Amino acid sequence: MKSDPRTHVPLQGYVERAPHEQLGRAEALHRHLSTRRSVRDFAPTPVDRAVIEACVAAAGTAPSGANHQPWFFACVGSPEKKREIRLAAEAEERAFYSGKAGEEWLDALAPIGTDAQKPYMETAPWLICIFAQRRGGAEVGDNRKNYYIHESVGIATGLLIAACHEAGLATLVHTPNPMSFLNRLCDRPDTEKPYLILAVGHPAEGAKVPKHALKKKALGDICSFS
Ligand code: IYR
Repeated sequence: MKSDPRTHVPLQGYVERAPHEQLGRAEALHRHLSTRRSVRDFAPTPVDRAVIEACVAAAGTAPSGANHQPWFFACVGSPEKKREIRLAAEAEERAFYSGKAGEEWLDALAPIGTDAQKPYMETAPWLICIFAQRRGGAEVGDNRKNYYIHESVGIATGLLIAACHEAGLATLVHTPNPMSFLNRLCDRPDTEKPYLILAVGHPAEGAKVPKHALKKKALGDICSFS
């Protein structure tokens, strides 16, 4: 690894934690994250644009291939645009639920209880439409090849979900397939591929969530140490 003073600066902002603090902090974050649930019943309660901006800014800190930051977050709050997105998404979902999905997939979804109706896409105050950029670069306006696009956008999306949760906002990942209608509705170029839609807002009073997703795999089943 080359460390050239013309291209490298000392690490800044890193906060070291004493060994006795590390476990407590990691456990506290786990406890906090484990209260996050995918919510499908949203309240119409508005959320300030500044909060969404701060969450997107947090997402934009994600590591990415060659630091090209191959993501774009089209934040839709206009009722008319949310309606257009809902109608286009529901058209795809109707095809999905009436056969395109196949039996095995529909079986897997049965405990969650989803169907083609997506009213939350209008009720939630924000739909963050996330796009993956095939070309770009570290500077705005660059037109270079991007690398590890899905990995990078996935990590950024994870940070976005965590930031929303930290701000007390519920989220739902929504992935109609295909989603190319989003390019048109969000005015994004064909070089960008819609990645997913994140509905963001407050849960409705009395919102219900599937029992199914309460159960997370045990630590011993998701990791090994050697
Ligand atoms: N996109 C559809 C189907 C769906 C697929 C999976 I995998 C889920 O975990 C949930 C739903 C829908 O939103 O209904």
